[in-house]
Amino acid sequence: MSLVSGPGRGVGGTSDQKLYVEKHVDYIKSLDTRKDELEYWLTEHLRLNGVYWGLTALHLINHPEALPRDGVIDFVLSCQQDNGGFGAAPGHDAHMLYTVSAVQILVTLDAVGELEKRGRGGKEKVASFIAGLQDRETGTFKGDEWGETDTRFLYGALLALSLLGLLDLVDVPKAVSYVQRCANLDGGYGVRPGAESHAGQVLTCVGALAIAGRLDLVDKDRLGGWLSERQLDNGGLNGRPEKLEDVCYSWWVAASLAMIGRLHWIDRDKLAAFILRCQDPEAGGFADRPGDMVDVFHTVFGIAGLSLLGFEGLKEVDPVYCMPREITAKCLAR
Ligand code: 3PZ
Ligand code: ZN
Repeated sequence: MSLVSGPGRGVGGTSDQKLYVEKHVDYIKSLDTRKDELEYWLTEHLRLNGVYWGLTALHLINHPEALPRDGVIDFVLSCQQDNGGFGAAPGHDAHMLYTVSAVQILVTLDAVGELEKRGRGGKEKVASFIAGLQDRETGTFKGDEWGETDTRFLYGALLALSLLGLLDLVDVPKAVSYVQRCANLDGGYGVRPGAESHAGQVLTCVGALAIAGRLDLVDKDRLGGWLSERQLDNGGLNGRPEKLEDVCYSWWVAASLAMIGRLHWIDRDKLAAFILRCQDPEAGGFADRPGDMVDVFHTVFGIAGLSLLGFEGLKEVDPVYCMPREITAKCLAR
């Protein structure tokens, strides 16, 4: 199958700009069959996130069936704890980040109903775990009952609750005012009020505002200017001034630009070419930058970045949810 020829809806056309779809499918499938390798167990704390990253990548490259649906659902449910939240793997403590991944996986597989069918207290039980992590004074969220607050958790909470149709369990206006307090004069956002702007935090803050329906609060020209300055001569994007380019920042920056309608403020062809150079053409997968070791995290964000740029043959990605647009559109219309 060729994904690179002919007129597309966006970039991606020349022969040295190939996307190695079959290699990426094989790479992602192989991640689950390496149980005899040390690396597999060293990443146990990422297992549920890893399933979300791999599954989303497969859906975007039009190979949704490459992981067994029933097996994935069984694994996700085996990570659920009595408090309704999900841990990274069976027996691990529940945490916001894994719970968000669990919801994204179940929505992608159209399997949220399993929470009810299998006597897990339904989606309401999951949502109440998430809602219980909001600080009702400030509007922000913790990752678990002990942890620190972080705008990543605020974004994750709104993301998961909106997919479950239960956003009204939390104080959205309070969350919005907390996000606004993280805004900086350069147009970007930091991890908490007063902290320097960082592209990852920009995505979480702008994503949260998008879900809350409050993108009107963003200074789009100023933020668009700061984000477009993240592109380097090699086409890649960094997360803040003076840092190296990295494929995952392609996603944080480009998705943020897409949400504020300014994706055309960067050189899209150069970015697509940079992302493609981060592939491992033999083993499959993407690395943070050309020549480095691949991992599933940079693989999903590389593919999602290409999708955002309109690369031919990919499913369209939703910049707010990092999931296939057709799935989020259907879910949110319910
Ligand atoms: C990576 N995490 O803290 S992590 C992550 N990073 O769990 C997963 N770009 O050692 C993988 N850097 C690889 N597979 C890296 C997720 C980080 C991000 C580190 C990274 C990425 C450059 C240094 C934080 C959502 C969730 C979590 C994060 C960001 C967004 C690591 C180091 C950290 C982590 C995992 C492995 C390679 C994979
Ligand atoms: Zn990275």
